[in-house]
Amino acid sequence: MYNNFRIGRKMIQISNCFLALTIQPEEGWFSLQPVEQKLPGVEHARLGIEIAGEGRQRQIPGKSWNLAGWREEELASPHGRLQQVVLETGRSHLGLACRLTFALAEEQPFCLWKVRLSNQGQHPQRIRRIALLDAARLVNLAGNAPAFHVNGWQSWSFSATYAAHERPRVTRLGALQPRLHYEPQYRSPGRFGSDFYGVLGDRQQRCGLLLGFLSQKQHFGTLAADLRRTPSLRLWANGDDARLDPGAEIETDWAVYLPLHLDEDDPLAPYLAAVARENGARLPETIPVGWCSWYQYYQNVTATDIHKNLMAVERMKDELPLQVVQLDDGFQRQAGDWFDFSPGFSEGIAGLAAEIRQRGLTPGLWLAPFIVHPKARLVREHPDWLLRNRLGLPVTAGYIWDGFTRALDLTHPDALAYACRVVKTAVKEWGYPYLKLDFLYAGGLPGKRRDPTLTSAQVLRRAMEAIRQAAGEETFILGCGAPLGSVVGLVEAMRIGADVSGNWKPRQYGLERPFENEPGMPAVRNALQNALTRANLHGRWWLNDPDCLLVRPETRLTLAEVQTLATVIRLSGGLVMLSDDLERLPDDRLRIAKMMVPVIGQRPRVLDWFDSRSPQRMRVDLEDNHGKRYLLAWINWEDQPCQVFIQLRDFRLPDGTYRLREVWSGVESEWSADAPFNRRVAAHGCLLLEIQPREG
Ligand code: 9PG
Repeated sequence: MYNNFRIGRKMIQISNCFLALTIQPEEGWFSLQPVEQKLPGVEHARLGIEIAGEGRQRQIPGKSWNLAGWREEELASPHGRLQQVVLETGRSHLGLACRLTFALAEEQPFCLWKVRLSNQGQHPQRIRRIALLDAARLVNLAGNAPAFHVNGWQSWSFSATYAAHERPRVTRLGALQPRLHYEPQYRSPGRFGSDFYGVLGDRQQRCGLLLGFLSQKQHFGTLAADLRRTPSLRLWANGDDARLDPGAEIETDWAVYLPLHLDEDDPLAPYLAAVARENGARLPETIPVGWCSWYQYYQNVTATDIHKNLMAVERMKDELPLQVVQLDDGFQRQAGDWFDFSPGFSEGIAGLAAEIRQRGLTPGLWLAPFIVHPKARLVREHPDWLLRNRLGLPVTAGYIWDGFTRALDLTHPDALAYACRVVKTAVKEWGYPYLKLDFLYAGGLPGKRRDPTLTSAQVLRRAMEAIRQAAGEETFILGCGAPLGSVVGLVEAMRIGADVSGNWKPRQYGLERPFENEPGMPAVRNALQNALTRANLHGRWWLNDPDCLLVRPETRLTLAEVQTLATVIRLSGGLVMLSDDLERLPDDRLRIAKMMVPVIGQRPRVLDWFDSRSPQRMRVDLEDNHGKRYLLAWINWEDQPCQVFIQLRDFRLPDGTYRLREVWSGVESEWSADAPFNRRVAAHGCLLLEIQPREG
């Protein structure tokens, strides 16, 4: 229930049983105070609007909100009944007026707010940033161990929790890399930028606060943290200098503040669930299990390879039941020229889909509808479809497939129609009900578009809505290389990390040294990082895809590394896709693949998600006719073997005696509080324990 709505002489205040919100329009600030005393609050937070060409001016709404009026409103929403305070400001000297909406939901422990700008002047204005929280004083966050959890912009972006002294992991490859962060890119220790949402907390005090957005339909959202002195946070919506014409309006997505206890089982749950509701997340009941061509054949794949593996899938169906057979990159002549097939697929790909379907399996196809290879025919035939910069030069979407790729300007109706036609043809004519749509970030890159009134986030969201419609409701869409917030509600599954590869660390041109710290390049280490740090998104925003399992002995992965990959993929609860030549797998490696099914499906707990850059501990609770069981994983990220002592409380397990089986060695023993478990774990290896409380 809400407490009474109060307005003092100058203050407006509302509260629910979790939070109190105080607004002081004359002085232009608001404060958020959790009812629970120990949780972090925010005091004297300011709003601001930055206009292109006006320097760093932030006068609107500025130090005083120049209130033209305010009202209280009640509204039904996906989050329950919202108690809103709506404030209108007068026009600024630029002719801009703001509407500020603050909201508390009856049963939710967070506060929402948003800003609407309307141009009531004579001239167009270009909006650079809308600050939703600035210059605030953080209260009850006075511990000695501040840390910040960073979420990356898109699937492949490194996501992690950093301590104050740590340096964010960023690429050194510049424009060679696909874009991994929207902005900004801090490189020095203690400063961090996070996309969509982030969490500031204290590792000793065990509490923190999440700030972010509920959706990314209007703007890409950024949260910046500075931990060099007293921790501070800034939250803003990126306006991308999109033009706001006289008479036009733009409103931010809901900003959100959630105070939290770090040691709760699922501390971000209220936020994650709210994002799912806000965007109408799509959660299919069955989790795809299948085979993907990429990490075995790469672009050299041929129809014969697919056929051979399809036969192997069929032959092994009893011991290894795979459902999806997914053709990846390589069937097309060039990314962008989707209707021209490569020599390995001279007959096209409709026949393959039919063949897969005839065997009772689901044909899957990779497409990258928003990115274009520089050598594609499309570049020559439709130069006006390409996204360009201010100088009129095509924007690069990264150095991929041996070329500086281009992006489509999806505000060009013909370019968008083409992307949609590709997707529709794949589903309706070629017969693929499962699509892996890749390099989607290319649709949301900064650039000068044909329609200059839209933000990059608006362009990408609208394009994805059009793609969803073209694919039809029944099609299973796996998003990849996609900004997270932009696709919630539009995809069934989502790649949440970098690519795997046959290497633990990134390696290129036979070299490891220059690339080993690259956070977004293909490598098992990079893929697993996000499989852990984004494990909590699974089953909420979509099904997580932790990327493929490679088990063949011909990679550079040690057996221990293969086991770690298999462990994290299995415990993540998400998609399980194999990417080896199934005809040539030796029995001992096939055995690892078989252990992946049936899939677990459930979302795991990552117990130390806030406590180190790369979390080590996962736990899955299972219950069946035989009672309660737990799967526990402990990962050694180090380049050397280590001796590990683990205790029940490291996994927050109830006291007692457990029967324990080490899945990778088959060794069985007993484990209890008095008998800590200790083992040697290989470099990059892991423990996978299956434990069961002993009765009596
Ligand atoms: C197909 C692949 C696979 C893979 C995707 C995506 O050059 N690059 O920076 C680069 C990054 C990612 C990438 C390929 C190249 O992988 O994640 O599963 O489908 O495309 O090309």
